[in-house]
Amino acid sequence: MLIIGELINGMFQDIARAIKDKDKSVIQKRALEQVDAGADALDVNCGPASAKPGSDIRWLIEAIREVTDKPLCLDSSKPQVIESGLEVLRGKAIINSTTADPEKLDILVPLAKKYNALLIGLTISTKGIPQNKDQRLELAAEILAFCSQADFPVEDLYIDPIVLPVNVAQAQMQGILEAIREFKVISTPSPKTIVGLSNVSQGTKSRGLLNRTFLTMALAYGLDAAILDPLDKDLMDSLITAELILNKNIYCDSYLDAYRRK
Ligand code: THG
Repeated sequence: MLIIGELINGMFQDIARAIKDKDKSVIQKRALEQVDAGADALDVNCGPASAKPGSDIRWLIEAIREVTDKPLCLDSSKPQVIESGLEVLRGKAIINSTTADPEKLDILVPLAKKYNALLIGLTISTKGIPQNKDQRLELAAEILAFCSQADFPVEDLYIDPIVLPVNVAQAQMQGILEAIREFKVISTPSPKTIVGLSNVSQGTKSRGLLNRTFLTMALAYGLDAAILDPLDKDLMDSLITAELILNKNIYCDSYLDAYRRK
């Protein structure tokens, strides 16, 4: 499972303030905490308040690069912001994200090829967020068709079904889980799958419990990657345990400690 730390996001007030004040230490501390907790990559999102996302993302990338070489997941709905980040990023990039909209695919798929980046494809289009599994599969097929025509390696594509808060879209949860499994069978080779985990619990009271239960279930449906809070120890324990049950790690009584030391 590819673990992408979600905490460098201008959605969080301390990060928004650090971006505004250009206070590198806050960003670097949050980067290292997430890596120490088991993040394989870090999401980088300037947040909704950034007036200059193209230069803010460069500042974030450069600050993070002083403390870790982990892959960075450039998170913006604006292709120009992602491109701005790619230009200064040393090391592996994950483009977060394209949609099924041809205007976005036309820009972001060639960029992913040029920079040898992994690409996240959201099952969303100009028509909006899908309401059921079939719409998710249809949009995934459109993204897959575009990528294979453009000779982008499908194994480097991560399809995201778009996780919605359980308190607003409870009836869709089962379809979202099934979509994770079915994205894999609509193409050979298969794409990979990813979710933004914390979406599931936004606005709810039992956030941690919802996050770790959804993650455990999604892993059973074959999930390959998640953007999540690696500082949530109970969540990471659930992740490690689910992977153990799925035979991805070898059992010993101290498997939690053993996995963390890796
Ligand atoms: N898919 C992809 N990328 C994504 C998402 C996705 N990037 C952004 C987001 N969704 C994943 N990251 C977060 C980060 C934080 C929260 C949710 C998802 C979160 N934030 C608190 C809240 O909204 O309640 C903010 C708390 C605060 O203000 O301090 O839950 O789905 N590809």
